[in-house]
Amino acid sequence: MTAAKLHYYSATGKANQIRLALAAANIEFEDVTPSSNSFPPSEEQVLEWRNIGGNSTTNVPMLEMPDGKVYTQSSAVLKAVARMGNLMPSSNDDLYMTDKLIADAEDFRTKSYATIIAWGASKEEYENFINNEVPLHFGNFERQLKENGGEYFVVKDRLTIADVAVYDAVVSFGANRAPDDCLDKFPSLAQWIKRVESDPGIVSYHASDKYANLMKFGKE
Ligand SMILES: N[C@@H](CCC(=O)N[C@@H](CS)C(=O)NCC(=O)O)C(=O)O
Repeated sequence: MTAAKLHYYSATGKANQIRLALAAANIEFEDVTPSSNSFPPSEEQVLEWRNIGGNSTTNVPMLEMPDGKVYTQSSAVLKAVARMGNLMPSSNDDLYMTDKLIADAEDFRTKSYATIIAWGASKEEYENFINNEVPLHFGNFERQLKENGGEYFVVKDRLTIADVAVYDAVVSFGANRAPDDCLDKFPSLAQWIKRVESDPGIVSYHASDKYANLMKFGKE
């Protein structure tokens, strides 16, 4: 079967939670990246994405399925993949918690994006992120994980899309940018990270060249 195409830069960014979801759902995909990979993208590139996605605002990350169906807007793409891959819970309470945790993860991602020194943030903003925002948000995730009382965030014994979204935020946008001891005060979160990383689809994604070759955020 042909693989789905994930259109984005050769970077983790807003696409990585979707890549992780595809991996956990065992949906084969290939990354389609602009040849120059420059940011902001060229006018031609934006037009090419617009022709596929149809949105006149933004289109990538954008998922093009083998049947021709196209999905845009990262949180909507994420949930579409979750529905395809049985990563969505079913009860109304669990669906609410899923939406809420995806929004918590996005709040943290937004804070992290705003403190990237290479993109114009000051050293003070970066340090405030590391010293205050990381513990604040990690503490909020740790609390919710404990309150659920299980191995995962929403469904006690099964990985759902909420875990994927929170994992990408906590690791790609938090722990990878912070000192190595940043999880010491959050033991439940640290154990849960290992649990998510042991999902077979996520294990093979992390071992793949396509993950190795992506630009990732790191310590500044
Ligand atoms: N709300 C959108 C924001 C998408 C967005 O800002 N994409 C950036 C990269 S992170 C971009 O370069 N978009 C150019 C485009 O789609 O034409 C989402 O979450 O998908």
